[in-house]
Amino acid sequence: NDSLAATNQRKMDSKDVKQDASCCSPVCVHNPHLDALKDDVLYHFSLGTGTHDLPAMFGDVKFVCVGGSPWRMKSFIEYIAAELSMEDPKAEYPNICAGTDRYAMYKVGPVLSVSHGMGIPSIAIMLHELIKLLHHAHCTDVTIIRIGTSGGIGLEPGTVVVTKQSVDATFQPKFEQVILGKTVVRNTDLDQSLAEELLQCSKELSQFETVIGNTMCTMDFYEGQARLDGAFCSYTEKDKQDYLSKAKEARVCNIEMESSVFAAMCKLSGLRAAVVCVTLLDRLKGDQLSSSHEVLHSYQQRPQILVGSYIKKQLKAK
Ligand code: R2B
Ligand code: URA
Repeated sequence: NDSLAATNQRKMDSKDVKQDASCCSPVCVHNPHLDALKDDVLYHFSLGTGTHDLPAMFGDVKFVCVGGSPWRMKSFIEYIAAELSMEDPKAEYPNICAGTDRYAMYKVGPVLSVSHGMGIPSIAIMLHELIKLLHHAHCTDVTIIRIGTSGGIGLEPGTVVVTKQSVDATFQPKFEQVILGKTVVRNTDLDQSLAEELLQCSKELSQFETVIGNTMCTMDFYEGQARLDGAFCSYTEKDKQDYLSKAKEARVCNIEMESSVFAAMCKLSGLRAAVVCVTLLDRLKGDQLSSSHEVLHSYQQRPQILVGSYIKKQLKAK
């Protein structure tokens, strides 16, 4: 992990990397085998270097927002288009990945919106291809934000959490993956200044409560998050409460299923990354998502509103 990160830093500092005076941070891949490929097929996007002009399609991307549901990522791009007054808000936005039903992708101006499905394996596959796409397109200075949902710990439902550190189910700030039969440990640091800027932006918006804290990333929604309402459960209500109390002591504010690998992969590729998730319920009080569709829908718009206002502010400052 450290050697990968160090090599990437050297690459970023090196004069071999195409840079101009205003652009300094490329999107790094670290894979010598890629150079040997004649064409790179981004299979799960139904895109590729041999079939698409990726620099022409994506070279201007500066902000990437990712989230679980394809529907939500479409509604995000419509919202952004209206916010930035960039296009007719009633225009139809084509799904750039229409050739596959694995992920959906939308673009307006410098903003790209991509769905990632549920869980670490799903987002990891998407991120491998997204990072290669941004690299092939020669994008520079890209900020990437996951906008999502989560279960809160001792927070009023609807609170937005900006992640300080992503931790695993043992509250450690690391992401473990088995590669060639060996466990590789990667760090889950996110960009602290970006998190602070998002928090500040939310204060200025003053539309909903936003906090900064740790986010626990689990491998499952039910037993993995200490729920009592899955198909299987071998622990008591007290065991659950004890575990969630320990999480709270470790400053965990919310629980979701993608932040650790997201943080790890973005760090390795030199992307400035943040995680912004709304809490749909307070896990100290229950497990079932029983609020009305309208309430849940309005909560889910909060990360979009916050990130939309952040992007608008950044583009205005240019
Ligand atoms: C949040 O919500 C999903 C589970 O309902 C999962 O993708 C996550 O991280
Ligand atoms: N997403 C999760 O992963 N957990 C929750 O409790 C709610 C949304």
